[in-house]
Amino acid sequence: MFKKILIANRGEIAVRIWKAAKELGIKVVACASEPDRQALHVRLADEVYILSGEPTKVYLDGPQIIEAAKRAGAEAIHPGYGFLAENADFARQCGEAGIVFIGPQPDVIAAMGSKVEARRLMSKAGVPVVPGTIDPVTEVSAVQELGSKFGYPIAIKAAAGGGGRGLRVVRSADEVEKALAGAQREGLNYFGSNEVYVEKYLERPHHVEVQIIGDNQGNVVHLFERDCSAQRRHQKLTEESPAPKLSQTVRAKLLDAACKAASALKYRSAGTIECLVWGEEFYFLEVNTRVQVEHPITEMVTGIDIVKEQIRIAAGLPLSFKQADVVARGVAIECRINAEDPFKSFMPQPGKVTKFSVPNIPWVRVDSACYDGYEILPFYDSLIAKLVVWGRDRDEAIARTEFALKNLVIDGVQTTIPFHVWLLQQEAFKNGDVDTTWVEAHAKDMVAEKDAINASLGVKADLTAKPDSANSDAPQITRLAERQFEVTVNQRVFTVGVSELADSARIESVKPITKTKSQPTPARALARPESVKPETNGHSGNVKSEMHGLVKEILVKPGENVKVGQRLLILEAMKMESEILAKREGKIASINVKAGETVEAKALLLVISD
Ligand code: MV4
Repeated sequence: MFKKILIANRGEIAVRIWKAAKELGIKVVACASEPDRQALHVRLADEVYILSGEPTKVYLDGPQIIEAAKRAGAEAIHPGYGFLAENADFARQCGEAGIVFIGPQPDVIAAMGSKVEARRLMSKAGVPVVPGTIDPVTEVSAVQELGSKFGYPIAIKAAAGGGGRGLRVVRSADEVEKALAGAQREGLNYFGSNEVYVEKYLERPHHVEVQIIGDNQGNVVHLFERDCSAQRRHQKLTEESPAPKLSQTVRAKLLDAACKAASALKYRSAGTIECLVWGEEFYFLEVNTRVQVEHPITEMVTGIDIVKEQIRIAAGLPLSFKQADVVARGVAIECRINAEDPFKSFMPQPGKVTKFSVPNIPWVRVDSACYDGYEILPFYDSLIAKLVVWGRDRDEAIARTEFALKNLVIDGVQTTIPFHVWLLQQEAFKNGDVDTTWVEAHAKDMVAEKDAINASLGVKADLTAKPDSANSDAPQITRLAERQFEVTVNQRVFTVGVSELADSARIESVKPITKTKSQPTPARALARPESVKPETNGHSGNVKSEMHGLVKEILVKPGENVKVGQRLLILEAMKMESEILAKREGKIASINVKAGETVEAKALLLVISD
């Protein structure tokens, strides 16, 4: 076994890998960006390297990370997920530097990075793939022929794509030209390749993925499946294992196909076979050659530590169990708790977490790198914590997850907790009917229920709170003398004792209420007809960025007239794209940024004038 490994990641997954390594008695080297100095993975590590460079780039700097591993004498690197995890060149460079990459073989990573190559290998291995092309397409007429052959809708996908980028849905022959060009352009922009292919488009599939693990001795096993259909804009929100409503016959075929796929690849380490399930049919979609965010639900139902197995396998050891030993027991649900406001189209919310307290409840696991006072940085994704809950059956798991959500305390930033509480209460979720399109179609129902959802969350019990007396800087609360009152409720008389809890700060902050005279509205403004009055909504026309981010695309030109609600530009912050919409109408007076530029919070992006 290794004596020392380096973790080339941050956040909750770096902490998760640290836990597995420590249990195996391995020393851990952390690396971090400058602003991550205060991060939990840094504080836990035996040794730390602060990487030089921009915070958004250092975790992608393979050579610098390999250099740190060499200096530290680390024998292996765990890449976690994201960043360098599916970078075949990095995996290869680790090998060349004499460092073990904890993951699959570089050629397997490279092959699965090409979606056409993956489709070719999978269909050869006897795994059902979505009907469509195996070879890339370039001509409009060729795509139209495929449209007639498979029937519309069809999907045009970037061969190097993934996660929804470079995906275009085409519903008729006349839409092909534009969609083909769009998919090619996105493929080139994001992945450096304009190669695209065509599939029949499935309208409302479930996203079901199979966890597989292989070792160097040629053993390949599955650890059952996860349903990850609850997603918004390709960001998964809630996952569960096993997949609800999957018939035993389809499940058996799916798991068998996943093992065939992994065997054909001589797969080593942990991986995921992603499929779309549509009624009784399932189709291979992609292979993810990394440990996934949602791996804990599989760990909860199988009892197998996936990260520990990854490390053992990388060290040359065989799998610590056989397929026949793997039993899936009960149901596990994961809620991704993101620093996002679910009532404001899941807008990322960087900032300070003033209080973070996890529910100490049986059958609940929280994977997180957060702590009281932790600053959520704008450079990285918005995942604060993963709440993972197990129950003997789905009803128990759902009820327990709701209870745990209500007792997870995260103060200082908005989170996706209310979303999860709402989702768990929906009939569609209870029935296992949430498909990949469901959340987007129903998010506005949630917004309408905002007050009721927040009320149902209630006042949280902080299960790890110290008594006030143990907290020296907490305000000192004095209990004033109790007074007795008689209260009559529906003719029944109660005697209640009321005592006022007062702290000096709170009493001083109470100010007398002074009524301000309301300004009379000028009759002139009201009388002005709608057609001539520009809809300024009282907005100055200065369009500012709400947060630190990257300008992805500018959708308007100087001098152009815009209407209220029109899309102005696309910003990417915390790995999420958000559209900036016009809050008023007018003419674009100036555009102060360029596509590809990084902007600070409150930066002036463009100006709309009358
Ligand atoms: C599809 C599909 C329907 N039919 N392909 C989106 C991301 C990429 N991994 C594949 N994706 C899809 N491919 C065909 N032929 C629907 C999706 C899809 C999706 C897939 C998994 C999870 C969430 C999704 C959300 C929207 C669309």
